[in-house]
Amino acid sequence: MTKTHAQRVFSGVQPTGNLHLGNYLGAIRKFVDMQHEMESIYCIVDMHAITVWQDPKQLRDQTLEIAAAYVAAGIDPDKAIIFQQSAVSGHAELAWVFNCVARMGWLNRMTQFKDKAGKDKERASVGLFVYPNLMAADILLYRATHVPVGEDQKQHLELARDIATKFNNEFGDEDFFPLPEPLIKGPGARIMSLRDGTSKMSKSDPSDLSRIVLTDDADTIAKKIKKAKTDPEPLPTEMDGLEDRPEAKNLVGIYAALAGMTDEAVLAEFGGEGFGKFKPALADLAVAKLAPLTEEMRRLRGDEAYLEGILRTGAEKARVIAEPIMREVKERVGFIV
Ligand code: AQP
Repeated sequence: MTKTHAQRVFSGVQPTGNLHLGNYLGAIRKFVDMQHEMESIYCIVDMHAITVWQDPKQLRDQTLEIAAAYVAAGIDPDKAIIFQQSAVSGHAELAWVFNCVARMGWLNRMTQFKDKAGKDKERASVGLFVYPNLMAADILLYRATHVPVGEDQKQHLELARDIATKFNNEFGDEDFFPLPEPLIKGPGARIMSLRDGTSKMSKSDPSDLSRIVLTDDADTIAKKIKKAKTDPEPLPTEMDGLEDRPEAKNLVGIYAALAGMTDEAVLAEFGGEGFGKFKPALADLAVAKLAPLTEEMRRLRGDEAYLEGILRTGAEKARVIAEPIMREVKERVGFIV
């Protein structure tokens, strides 16, 4: 018999610094919308962060920075659960079980590991390799059914579904875990670097000019947009005209995502104009949208006790959901509980 799982959202952001426009438009802004639609759990995934070296003091600061960003963006801590991954031990426990469910071949296909490990795979941490198993555990520990993420996480979500299916088949209940649905579509799902329209905007890009950071002031935002790589052609009037123009396409997409318009509507307004006119309009829009968020993040960052209180309460609520599910996992696997 097919069991229907209650609808529940889970997603997370790594506290690895430089929270950028891609994280905001591709993830955090969707979190804000989803909290009104179903029970929502938003995690600060500090255990993922340490798959690459993190300075311990900075990790702590950046964890509070993400908590501030969540609340400043509009996530209501009384409505959604906001907490830190390492505070709920079920994440590590379920990840271990999934390390034993997932196959090496599945993980060998993960493109993010290849990108992040670079040429010298032998020196990458084991944690970086099994990162997708921990991500599957994050989601399934709460039997989450919906996962709002940017497009770069699509492959990891598919793996989480494969792990859930294999666990369900092997441990006797085809509906024990739901198969979580990625929520990827929509404006902002893939924001590209301002210096290279073919690679995604990323926290770890060595160039500061490649990304707009949520703590950038108005002048810095304007400077980064002014220096954004473009081509000499004016903007086209139709979408076809953006093909093979990745930088122009990216800036149009950013404008559309910030303004709540379609790309087509942006071209209807700016088609035929050069970047000399479009870039200042984009900079004004980005400043207008981000300044209140930046200001509120700064205010909240000044109140660490408040942010720590939100994380503590969130972790308690998260444990209430996770513990019975983890207990059942252990029983099914054959651990004496
Ligand atoms: N460029 C992007 N466009 C749209 N969405 C994005 N996300 C990340 N970059 C973009 C989404 O943001 C959420 C949180 O990401 P993360 O902090 O967990 O790590 P990440 O995906 O590895 O992000 P970064 O910023 O690019 O970090 P590095 O440089 O370390 O790889 C996720 O939902 C992600 O999809």
